[in-house]
Amino acid sequence: MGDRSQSVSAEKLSPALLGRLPSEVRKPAYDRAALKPGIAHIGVGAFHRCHQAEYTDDLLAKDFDRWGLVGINIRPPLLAGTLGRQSGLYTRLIRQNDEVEARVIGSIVRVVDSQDSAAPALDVLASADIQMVTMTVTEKGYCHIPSSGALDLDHPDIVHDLANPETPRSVPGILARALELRMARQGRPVTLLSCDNIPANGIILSNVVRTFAERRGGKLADWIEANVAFPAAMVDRIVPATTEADIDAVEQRFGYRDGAVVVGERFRQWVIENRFAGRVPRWDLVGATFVDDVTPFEHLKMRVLNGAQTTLSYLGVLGGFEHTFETMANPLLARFVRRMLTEETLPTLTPVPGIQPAAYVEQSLSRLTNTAIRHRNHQIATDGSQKIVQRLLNPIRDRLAKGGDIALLSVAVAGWMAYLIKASARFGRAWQVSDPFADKIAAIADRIGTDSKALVDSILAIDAIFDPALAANATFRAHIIAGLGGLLSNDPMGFVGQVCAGPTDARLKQPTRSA
Ligand code: NAI
Ligand code: CS2
Repeated sequence: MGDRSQSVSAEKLSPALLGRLPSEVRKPAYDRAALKPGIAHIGVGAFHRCHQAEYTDDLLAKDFDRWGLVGINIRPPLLAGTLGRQSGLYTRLIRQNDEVEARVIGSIVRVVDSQDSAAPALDVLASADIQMVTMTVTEKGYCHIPSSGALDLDHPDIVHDLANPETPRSVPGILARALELRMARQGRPVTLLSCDNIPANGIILSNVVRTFAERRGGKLADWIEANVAFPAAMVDRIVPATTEADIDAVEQRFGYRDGAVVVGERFRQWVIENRFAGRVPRWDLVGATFVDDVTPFEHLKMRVLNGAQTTLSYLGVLGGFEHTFETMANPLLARFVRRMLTEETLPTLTPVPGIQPAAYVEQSLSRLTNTAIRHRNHQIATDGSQKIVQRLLNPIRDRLAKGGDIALLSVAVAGWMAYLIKASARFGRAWQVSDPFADKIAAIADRIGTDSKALVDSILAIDAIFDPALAANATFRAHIIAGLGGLLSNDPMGFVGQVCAGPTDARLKQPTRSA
């Protein structure tokens, strides 16, 4: 391939280039030309490409079968201009501090953009070829109510789709319509597998689709009962958003241009509930685990790893840190998150077969020190209203039920509030945020100002996030008010230091206020 750094414009990744790639770049180990579609995936983002698509690529190499992936995006970005141009091929980089491992993944055989109309997506999802539908559409993609898991009937996309069921635009609406078409056209059973970080994701997906189907009336709800499975899944690998620097790095190091590069850490895990309809890709032959109950694994991962990431993201931004690894390099914040996990989160976990919780905490914290994974705190802080229930509020509820201390977990919840409040006009628009409840909380901040008790009263009244029983709990309220006061003060890190150092009651003392 000649002197790579000198190439004018490097050749683009394509099937024709596969045979001429540098030897250190792993290639698909099966006859890709013979690969037929069998799985549809909705939400072809960075994570899907670095996780489910990689497991499927492994499976095709081990036990070739018609499990080609058809990737569908019903929201931006468009896929045609990146993956589409490369016939679905892309480079997955594993980065572990100084190590880099490159591999071209071939399991995606076709990509479909279905953002202006649901028709292209419905064609794929209703086709008899497709026997498994997986999705990573982000926590907000299910149009559910975080505090209850029920379908949000006031969600604008759901209101639209219930009124226009044949031209849906939401995930629940599109899935219900696709199942209706399957029922009418070919009746083959299908499994819908959520791979998103929402609690009991199989149940929430089943809730939102079934509720939609029931409102549609007719035989659809019964057909779904008999022919569709919604297994739960715990998914894990840290995959930050791809940057231009990542794309340039592949060109400089390997000599070709790839517009769809993804970067992830070495660690990966996939635990799937043994509940399927129709044929199943045997991902368990290549490292995934099929179990009867995913719950203990889900709690472990979402409360420990995700709980730590979320806590570090808000305290990190307030402390001026950009990436997780930089935040973890700060002794105070590293100590805070370790104490939070070991003292408050761990006692809420149920035993997980084959995993020592304390060892899992250490492993998770060490994963977050990986300097090669440039995971921005603002990325993790995104859509916090859709994440704090499973990562922070559920462990807090379990602690309160047992009379346990919640001071550290509460600071993390207050961190989410402070992050959105500081983005408001009254607090000087400190940073850009993206959260379905950002406007609501900014309006509260603009109306109330610095009174942390009044701020907390208004925010805890949002019952789509805070179930009323928790919101009314005096201990919880007191900790959140103290936490928010401290984090909105002139010295948020000073406050964190005080909380991290002192015994419980000292933690309620207020430092001086700024705004
Ligand atoms: P991404 O931003 O690269 O991709 C997001 C995907 O979701 C895109 O395909 C986008 O079109 C689609 N999408 C966004 N909003 C949607 C909506 N309202 N309805 C339908 N589709 C929608 O993000 P990434 O990294 O792929 O993460 C996606 C999800 O995967 C996360 O929210 C999380 O639930 C899960 N996940 C991510 C991990 C990571 O480290 N990135 C690890 C474990 C799970
Ligand atoms: C992150 C997750 O952005 C976020 O919410 O906490 O995407 C996290 O990286 C994964 O769940 C790790 O498996």
